[in-house]
Amino acid sequence: MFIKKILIASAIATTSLFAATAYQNQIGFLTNGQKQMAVIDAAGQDIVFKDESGKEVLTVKAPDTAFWAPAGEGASLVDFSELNVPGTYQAFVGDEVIGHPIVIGDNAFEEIAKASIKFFYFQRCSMELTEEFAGKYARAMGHPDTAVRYHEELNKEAFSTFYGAKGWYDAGDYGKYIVNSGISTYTLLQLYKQNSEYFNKLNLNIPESNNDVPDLLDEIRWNLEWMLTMQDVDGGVFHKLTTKQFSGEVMPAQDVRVRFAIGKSITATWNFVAVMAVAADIYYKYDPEFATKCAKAAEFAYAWGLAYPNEKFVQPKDVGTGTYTDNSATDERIWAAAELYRISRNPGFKAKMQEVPMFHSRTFLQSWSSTYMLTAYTVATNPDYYDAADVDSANYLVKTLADKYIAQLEHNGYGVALDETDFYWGSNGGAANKGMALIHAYILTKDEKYYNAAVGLLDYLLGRNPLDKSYLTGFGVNKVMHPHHRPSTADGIEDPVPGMLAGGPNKTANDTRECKVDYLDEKAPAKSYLDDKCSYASNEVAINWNAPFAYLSGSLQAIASTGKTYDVSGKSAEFELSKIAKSHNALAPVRPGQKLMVRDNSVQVKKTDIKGNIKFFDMNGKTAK
Ligand code: 9MR
Repeated sequence: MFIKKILIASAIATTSLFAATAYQNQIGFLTNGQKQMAVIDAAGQDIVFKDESGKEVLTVKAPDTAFWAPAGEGASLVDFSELNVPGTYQAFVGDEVIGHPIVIGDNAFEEIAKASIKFFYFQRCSMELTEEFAGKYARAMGHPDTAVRYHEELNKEAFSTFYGAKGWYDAGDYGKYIVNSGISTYTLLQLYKQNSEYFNKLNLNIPESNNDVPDLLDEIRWNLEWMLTMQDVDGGVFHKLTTKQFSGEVMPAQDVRVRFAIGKSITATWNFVAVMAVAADIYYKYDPEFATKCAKAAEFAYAWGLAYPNEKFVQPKDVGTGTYTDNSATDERIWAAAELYRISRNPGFKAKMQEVPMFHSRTFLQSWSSTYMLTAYTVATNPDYYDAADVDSANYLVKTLADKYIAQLEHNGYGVALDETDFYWGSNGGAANKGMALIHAYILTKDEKYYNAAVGLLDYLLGRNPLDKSYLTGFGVNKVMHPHHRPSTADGIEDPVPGMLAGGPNKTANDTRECKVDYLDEKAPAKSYLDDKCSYASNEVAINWNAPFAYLSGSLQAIASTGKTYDVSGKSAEFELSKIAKSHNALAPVRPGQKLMVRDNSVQVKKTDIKGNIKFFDMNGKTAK
């Protein structure tokens, strides 16, 4: 109605000299939050904001243009935060409409937070999606994964199988990869933990919505249960569960080829340890038995990690699915140790964490391959659990990283903390992860500049970008319509599954051969994007991009709704775990003829000598009874 009125008004208006263009968040702004738009060709002009009745409610003079390298152009960053009454508004330059309708409300981010979490339900493997919860996206069950084979290189008995059901599909493909699953699960667990008051009440309309557990935790458990199935009998964790090659563009139920556990890796194993430890803490309140299972699985995997510290993932020659190859496992190792220490208070784990001087210059934004910051977040937000020096260092790391992003906002006409180095495969996930770092800085300092910078990144993802694109499917005036996502391609429904964050602009444009369109914009990395299903390098969706988006939108909304940030003096659940000595090699190497196992409720190594005598050793190498 309002839009129609405006269109009529602009149609009869005399043509203005300047056709200013405005880029803005197309979904909504929090009533009392920061509100900005990037306006091109408008420096010095009055930007007039009108309400639905056409009444002028605010005028802001557009500041000077400031260049933003990723866009290859400048813009005036117009701040209209003063507009703080819920409603729908429109910006004008003279008589000309600029930008899209501006929606202001107390719950502006709630629907996108919910949709981006609901995405995980749509990605559920081994489950039929019914109309009750999936609406028009209902689909048959795919990939039961009840009899998964082992890839030949794992040297298991031929044709033997294991139960590897549940979990979330990784992305546009139907694979399940531990490393990527781990960071996504962790990110959602943090979202819950840091905003539990808000999420305890949030209904996601999923099959478990009527039980006594918060829906977000129900959703996460679907994946944790799969991750647990990926632990081998010796404690190590398989790297991935996929077919040997990617499937065609079919629905899950049509992809019936054999699925395999492929590789057993140190990165998957450390990652599993950390995530299971975090899960043990959070689920203890709702299901102590499940929580204990997670803690014990973490401990067993940790022992494997000590025994096989160099088992990198190597993609077998006959496999073509995603690799998630990572050459350094040091970051995952200290993350695992830090999380196990928190849930056990066992000083051996703390000593392991301190073996690596992480707290110096390791300010690398978290990603599937880099988890240093995750250790910093844990240590900084659990100050009662760690040594004061480590807590100080973790605080320093979080603040240093966040301040780097704040500095990127200077003389930046788009007001977005991204620079030209940020446009890699999954750049939108990176932007959301930057938001996660900034929210941690806000939790630790309460300085609003960090909160506002995180809002700026959310605004970017929802339309304040040089393509005027909302990268979240199902939301926005100009939204992504053709993501690289097999179900959305194969289901015959025009609209893609909603709530999915597209990977985003990618200046390395690795898929131009398949796409036959050169979408690389040398001068404007933020424009190197193609809304076509062929573009897996710029338009795929993935759980590790949606998770930080859910974290970003969900945390910003929860903080606004409750008026509270996470209380860092909170306590963790505690579990009785093996005592591990400081020595890094207590268990290594586990030689042929020796076996890692759980015995008498603790992790032990079974050694058989040449005479056939059997002895058991504990995790410190001492003889066990
Ligand atoms: O997110 C991954 C990105 O960092 C890598 O550059 C890229 C190429 O190796 O792979 C991305 O992950 C894909 C995974 O390998 C398979 N499932 C889809 C993932 C998203 O594109």
